[in-house]
Amino acid sequence: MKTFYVTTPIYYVNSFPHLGHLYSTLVADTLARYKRQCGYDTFFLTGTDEHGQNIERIARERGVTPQAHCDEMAEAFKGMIRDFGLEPNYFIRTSDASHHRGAQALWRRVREAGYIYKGQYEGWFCPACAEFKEEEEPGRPPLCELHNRLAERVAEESYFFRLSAFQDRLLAFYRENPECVRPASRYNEVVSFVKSGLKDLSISRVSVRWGVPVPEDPQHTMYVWFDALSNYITALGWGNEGEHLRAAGISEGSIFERYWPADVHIVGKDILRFHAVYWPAFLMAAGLPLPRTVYAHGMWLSGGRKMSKTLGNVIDLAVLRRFFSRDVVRYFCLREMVFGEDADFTYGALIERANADLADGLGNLAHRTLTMVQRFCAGSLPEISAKAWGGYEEELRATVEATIRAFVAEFEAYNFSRALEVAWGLIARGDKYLSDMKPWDRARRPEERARVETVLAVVVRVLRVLAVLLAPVLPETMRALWAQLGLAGEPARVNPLALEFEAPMAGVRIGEVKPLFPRMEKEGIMAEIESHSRLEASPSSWITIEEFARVDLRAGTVVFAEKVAGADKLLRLLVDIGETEPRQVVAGIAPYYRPEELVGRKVILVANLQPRKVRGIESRGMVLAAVVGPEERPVLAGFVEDVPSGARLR
Ligand code: ME8
Repeated sequence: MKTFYVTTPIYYVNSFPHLGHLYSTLVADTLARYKRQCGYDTFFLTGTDEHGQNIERIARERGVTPQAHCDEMAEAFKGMIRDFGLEPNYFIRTSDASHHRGAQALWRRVREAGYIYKGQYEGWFCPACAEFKEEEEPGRPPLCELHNRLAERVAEESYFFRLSAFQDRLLAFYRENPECVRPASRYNEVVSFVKSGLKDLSISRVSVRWGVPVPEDPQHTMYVWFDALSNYITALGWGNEGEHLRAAGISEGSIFERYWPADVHIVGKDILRFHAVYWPAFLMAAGLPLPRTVYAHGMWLSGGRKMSKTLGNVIDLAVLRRFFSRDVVRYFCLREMVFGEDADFTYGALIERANADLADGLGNLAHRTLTMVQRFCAGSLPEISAKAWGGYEEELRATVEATIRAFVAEFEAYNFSRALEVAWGLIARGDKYLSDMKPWDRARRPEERARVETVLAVVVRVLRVLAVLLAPVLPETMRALWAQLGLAGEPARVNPLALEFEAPMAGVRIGEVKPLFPRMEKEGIMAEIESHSRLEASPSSWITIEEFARVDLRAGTVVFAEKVAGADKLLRLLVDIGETEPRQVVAGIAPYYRPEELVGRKVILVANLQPRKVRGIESRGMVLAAVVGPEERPVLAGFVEDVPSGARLR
């Protein structure tokens, strides 16, 4: 039996799951369902990436052990999988003992092959990304754009991976395997990155404890990406006894030979380099086969910007689950985003698609057809009659068969949104056929009986084909449609590669006919989402009292204010917060406040914000303001009663 192995990235336990995380898993789940349907022995892996300095720090800040923090977060990701009905074969956690053993086995293999050596690393490191950053100006800490923080200087003994030795081998591999990185634009990006030269990679840290100890030198902890990437093989039992697989009821200890190399690693484009350069190099060094494809998808944007907790624009999964069905979310994600490109997420677009494509499109075609089967054929699927079969029917049958071929081809090429467009082309044809043939009119004339039955029988076959093709995308509703059609078994068990227009259906009694997708009232739901998001901050946005207490808020008095030369929006303020010197702060409030009206005014200052330079002026804090109206006018926060400068806010 042919096998198929698909993975998602394993999720960092530094944030609760959001739509971006759901998306990688949802795509992998859809692919896995499709391949299972096509008869492949399929393995779909997901899990959590739990190690590193960043996690150590978050746990410390929360006042819990790293393990306790990871246990809680792993549950949150498992919760996402349950809530959205995703069906991975295994969920790996990098804190599992079996994973540790596997990652260490990989390290030993690479070391024994001569590709790991000890040296001294000095560089700029962003703990939030767990990544070393390039120095831009000599001696100055580079700013991590992603986390808006300065990188930290790190100098320590470190093991290095001889990445530089793999440049030619990687380039040869890319040349011989043009599908190893997809889409093609990403392939080109990876090739030119490798062509520009590869430096050896620091792959251990002595200052980090929470991670996989380096074998034979446990003072060192593995660099989190060496550890994390190896999950794709340790999950299959490579380098360990596979006891985790037995415990999960996957009876064989190791299934590595069965599934490796992976058919596809689904990843976001932000982590492509790790998967398309470092990972193949580690595998080459260990003498292991390389994954067939790394597919990099785009980012979900919200309000035109990448979702991030800092911007407060993440799409909350609790809100999605509360207001939308799983299948609607799946459909939208796969239809709206051209796989590989970025897309903007809005609830409005989700509701519009759900109404237009699902309720009015597929749902309506199924409902009106089956209602007519009930009314005109006494609830039994009718037969095609040779005498009513004409050119139109012949054409429709050809369309169905072409749709099956095109849909499968697009799916195989990971063009999910195109595949869905193709399927919706067939829905439109089915609709038009009904409108042209008007079986509801003909049903009044007994001599037209054969024609009415044939028309309905043709559309019922269209629905059957759609149920099979769409089963990986809409598993629950297509199962429901199958039952309404009165068919035995499940659409997920019909192989789309062997699917035909013809099917013995006549005489089958249909099931209870119900709308598959309720229409949604856009304005009402949008308003509900809005008030829900405002009133019920979800657990993913909660912070603990300890986390809040880390923000040092002080009452302050503005003692000086002036415009910043050459910057329309900025004021330079000196704010007295009871320290020996007033604090210098740069605030973007110039269009709304004149400097002279600010002097003497009480403000609230975030006193322990990391200092940063704005237009060359060091800003040591931030004054708080409400953001009002569509133009986001700042209104400074202050006090009604008098408070001394320096008073703490709690
Ligand atoms: O990167 N839109 O984990 P992670 C689409 N632990 N995808 C998004 C997204 C968005 N707005 N935000 C995040 C890691 N993602 C590592 C992986 S694998 C050995 C280790 C995607 O939790 C992101 O691109 O930060 C990535 O594919 C996945 O979510 C996990 O991100």
